[in-house]
Amino acid sequence: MTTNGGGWTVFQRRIDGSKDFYRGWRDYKSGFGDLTTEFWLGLDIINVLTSQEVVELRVDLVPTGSPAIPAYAKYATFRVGDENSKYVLTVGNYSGNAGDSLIYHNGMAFSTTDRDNDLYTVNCANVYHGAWWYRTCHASNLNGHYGNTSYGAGLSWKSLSGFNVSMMFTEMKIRGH
Ligand SMILES: [Ca+2]
Repeated sequence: MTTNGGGWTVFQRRIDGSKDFYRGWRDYKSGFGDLTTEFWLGLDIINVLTSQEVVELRVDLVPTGSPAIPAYAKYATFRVGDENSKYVLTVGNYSGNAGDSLIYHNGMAFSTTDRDNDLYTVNCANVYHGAWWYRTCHASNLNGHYGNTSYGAGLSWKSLSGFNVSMMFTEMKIRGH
């Protein structure tokens, strides 16, 4: 909670693969995991937090590899819609050194293994073992399968390390600005 001046609310963390992120709509809506290790805070809460005030998003990443160099992406614009909108993503105004692998998902609905809201012929959540604002399918997949180096199935951030590297650490967080 102290990164870059503090005041951040973390809503996603992957750190050791201890929690299963291949889950359905209900779990992504309400949240799951353990705040001290790995968790997803919940789309309903993220919707409220990004609707009450203007917030920025920060994504911290550490790719698996040697050396494992930390990188980040910041977005001055970030909102997640309510359930009626299928938690549509609004994101923009990137800065950082990880590259922008979220803008591809701007305007997309959220999809899970049991809710196909993407634009692909089949369910991207099943193909890439995750849950995300998939299009056809992704440029990032931070709820993917921890440690999986198969094409796009791990914790990908395309602009930093392509589709065959899975992050050993991810954190997504917001704060008002
Ligand atoms: Ca589909």
